[in-house]
Amino acid sequence: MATSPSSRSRDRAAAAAAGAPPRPGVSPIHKVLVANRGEIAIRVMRACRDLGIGTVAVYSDCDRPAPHVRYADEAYHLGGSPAAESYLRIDRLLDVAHRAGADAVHPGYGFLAENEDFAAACHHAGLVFIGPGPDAIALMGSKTAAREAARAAGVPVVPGTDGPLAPGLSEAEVAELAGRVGYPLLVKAVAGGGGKGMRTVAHPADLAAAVRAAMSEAGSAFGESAVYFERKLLRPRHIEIQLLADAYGTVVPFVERECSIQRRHQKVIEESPSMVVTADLRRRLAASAAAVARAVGYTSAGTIEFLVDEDGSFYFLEMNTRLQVEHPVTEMVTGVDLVQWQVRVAQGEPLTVDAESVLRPNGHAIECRIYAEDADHNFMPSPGRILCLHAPAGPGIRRDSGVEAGFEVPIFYDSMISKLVAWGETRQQAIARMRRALSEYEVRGIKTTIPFFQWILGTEEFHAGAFDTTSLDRILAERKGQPFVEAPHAAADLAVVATALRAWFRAQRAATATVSAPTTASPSAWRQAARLEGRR
Ligand code: MV4
Repeated sequence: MATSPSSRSRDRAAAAAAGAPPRPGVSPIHKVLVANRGEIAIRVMRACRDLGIGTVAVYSDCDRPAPHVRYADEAYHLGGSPAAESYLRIDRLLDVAHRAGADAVHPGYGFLAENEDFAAACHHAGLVFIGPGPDAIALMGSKTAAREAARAAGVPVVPGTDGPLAPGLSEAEVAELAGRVGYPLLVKAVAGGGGKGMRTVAHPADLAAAVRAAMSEAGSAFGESAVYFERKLLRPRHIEIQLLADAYGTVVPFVERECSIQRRHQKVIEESPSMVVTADLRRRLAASAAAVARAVGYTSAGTIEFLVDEDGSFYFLEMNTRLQVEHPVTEMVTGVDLVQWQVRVAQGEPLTVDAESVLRPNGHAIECRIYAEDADHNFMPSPGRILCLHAPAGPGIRRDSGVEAGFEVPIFYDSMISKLVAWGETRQQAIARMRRALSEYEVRGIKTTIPFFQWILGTEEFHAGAFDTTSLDRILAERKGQPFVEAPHAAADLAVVATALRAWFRAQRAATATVSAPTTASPSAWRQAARLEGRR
């Protein structure tokens, strides 16, 4: 295995023999196991390939034909389709890393990305975990410990309890704490994040029931029922700061991402920069984010989430100790490859991105998360085989996708099929390009949220940038289930005709080769071919 210290020194010796000067603290990574699937697995492998590093994919039963498997240099089976039998199996992942001779592991996002046991297990197995240390993951996994770290670093946190509610408090004592925090308040799970185990309490009379409900939900979701209180901000924006940190204490914060357009705590659209962030607020958000990261000795890519109030005051919310889904919008406005830097700092390179330039956005970027869901039926998952896929392209368009025509979107995982990102010199141009790209995008065989995005991008609220974290749920409710209509596709009809023609000529050729073929196309044969193709 190319992972032991002795093999690393062998690598350095080999590099020196080849004439490359040894760089202090740098242990080159040669092969990365990507412990994930879909678009993010491919995204990570692309960064590796750009760096000349080998890639190892892993897959579950249903992912045997998945694009990330074919993209990799080599691929290994993990187990059954449920994540608990495959992508969450630390033992099998380490076994694959050993068999493949990988010297590093990238967890992507989701699955084991924020599991400190996995990061520690990689270290113990002599593998470089391309992410933060297990201590930082564990600390930020506790929302109350994270609040305390932010507060100690001089970063504002939303007024609330100092730590978790102590077990065994009387109802009167809990009510007394809540009264000091103030109403309306949120009961939040210490182990939470992403809205699970969270309850709003508007009146003291509802407190006890909300605490019980939140504790029970947190207990079953996270195996830890502890909760704490925060004053509830009424119409906050969700604004986050991406950062990179190396092993030598350099922390570089980036221009913000605006992520207020969410549905049931799932981000739907992200953009950079935010319409409401001034240059001055940007500097203060960035300095606060960097202060939190430094305070916990953070390394790798990470994100500090803030809530920003109407008056421009901001509060630390939580830290994501992983590469995030929406990292491409930051890449588009800064030109920095965040994943490549994750790999480079993991092999001990010092961070050399220009801190001033990554705080100044070049143009504007918007991302739509495209899901295999039926927006007309309450965003129900729409798994199934993709029969036809035409990807948008052209100026300013980036598509990070994990699927292709012929692939069956599994029911077992998150149903995001791609991220469509548009860049423009201005927000207006980015919006126009996104709408153009959405109109070019054709996916047959499953329902997708493309028509839903066509609608949102046409709303006045979106154009004005006049939205907060509560806006989407409200404007969706106002539509009262009117269907999201798909733009008509001249190209789709053309594709059907072209496919039918090709099939017909193929049949003709086959017929000519055996028996005597008819020399003219009868209209009924054309129709027959079109029907046959359309049914597949
Ligand atoms: C809040 C809040 C208002 N006040 N905390 C939701 C998920 C979790 N990450 C934190 N969340 C919130 N915390 C206080 N003190 C409002 C939300 C919230 C929210 C935050 C970000 C994006 C979308 C949201 C949707 C509803 C509520």
